[in-house]
Amino acid sequence: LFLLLCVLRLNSHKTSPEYHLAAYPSFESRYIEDSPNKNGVISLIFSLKEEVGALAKVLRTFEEKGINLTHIESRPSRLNKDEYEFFINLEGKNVPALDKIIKSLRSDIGATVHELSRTKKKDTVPWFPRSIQELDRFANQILSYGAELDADHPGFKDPVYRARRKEFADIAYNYRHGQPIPRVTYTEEEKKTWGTVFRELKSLYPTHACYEHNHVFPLLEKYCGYREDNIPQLEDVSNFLQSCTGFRLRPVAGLLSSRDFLAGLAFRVFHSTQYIRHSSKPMYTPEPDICHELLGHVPLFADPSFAQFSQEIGLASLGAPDDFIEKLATVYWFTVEFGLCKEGDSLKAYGAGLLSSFGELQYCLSSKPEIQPLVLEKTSVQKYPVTEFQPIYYVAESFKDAKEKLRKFAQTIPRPFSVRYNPYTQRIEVLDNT
Ligand code: HBI
Ligand code: NLE
Ligand code: FE
Repeated sequence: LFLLLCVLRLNSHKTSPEYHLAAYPSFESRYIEDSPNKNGVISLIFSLKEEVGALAKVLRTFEEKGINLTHIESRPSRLNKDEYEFFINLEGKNVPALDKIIKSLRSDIGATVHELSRTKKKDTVPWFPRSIQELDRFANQILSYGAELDADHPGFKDPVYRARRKEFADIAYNYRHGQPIPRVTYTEEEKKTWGTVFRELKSLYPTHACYEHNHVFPLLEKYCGYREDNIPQLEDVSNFLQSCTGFRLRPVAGLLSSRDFLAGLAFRVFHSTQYIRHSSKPMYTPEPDICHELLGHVPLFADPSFAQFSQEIGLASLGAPDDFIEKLATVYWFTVEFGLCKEGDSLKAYGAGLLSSFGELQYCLSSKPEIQPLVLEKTSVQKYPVTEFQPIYYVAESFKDAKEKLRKFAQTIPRPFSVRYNPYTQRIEVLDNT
């Protein structure tokens, strides 16, 4: 009995979390894949003259190439009375030796071969958001510090601080794209911490911050309530940024994975914390807080050239493999977070991690750290500490130069597609390159 069609297992549907690239609309999956059957099944039919050992010869060819046959059936050929047809399945996604085998079956054994299907080799592509609303999915994927605080955090033993952090976490968890960001009434203690940070930093900016930061800062004072005695509201700042560069803020409970965080930038969305650092350490905190976001990041997102640079890091990250995400996160670290730039003969800070820490802002322009030119092949693999001042900084010639370098670098990402952002629909358009 030859139940060929019944036993075809070409698309045997495995219950794996992978989906077809073109039909990936699952909201559960973290991955999309070009092929529904991950391991791939290749099916062939070949016919052989009826003679002793003919099949054995064929099987030996497969054996020699180390190919595993998972299914074999035979039937007399209807076309040629003295021939037998064999249907086989073999394992593999992309079997490089297959073309050779088929050739040798034809020429050496005189077989007629029909290749029924071959799964093209395509890589697994990590899921990424295609529309700005899909960023809502990141809300409950906080890595650390969300409502819980680690044991070495200065707020760990402070029950008031912990309870407060939970309130902020809840705002972020419940936030959905399009809603206004809830306004927060900050406590006197929180305002005092902000005041200290604001005052110290403001006195350093004229000499230590880059031109763009100093250009925007007065506008934030004028339009967004940046004052020593007032913590600005994310909603007001977000609206201001939208009018400058289209960047917007959305509240986040804590650290996102690099992949999720960078994906936001592709939509010109910046995930912003809303809580403030613990009052015991205003000078430096390793985690982002509202001082870091508002004083460090926001002024630069108001600059068109910087905004574009930031978005391009985000676009480069979409669907990129893990090792590349790590490199992009490192580039982000040494530019957006801890970048220095040239201004005439002097160096200035444009990295948000520097512009929000009055300890590190002074240190970074002292003679203590090592200074290197921004070379992405090198910068992208630099190791760095996350809980202390940086031992090394990289210097950009300009935002335009950094962006050009980034574009070149992004072209080395192994991706079977390219992406662009459509600001009218607020969707990522995927251009298939295969
Ligand atoms: N998550 N919420 C938040 N804020 C950040 O600044 C941040 C993040 N996740 C990762 C990250 N920054 C960077 O260190 C890079 O990995 C992109
Ligand atoms: N160290 C910075 C500060 O104290 O403001 C925050 C850096 C967040 C990456
Ligand atoms: Fe930051």
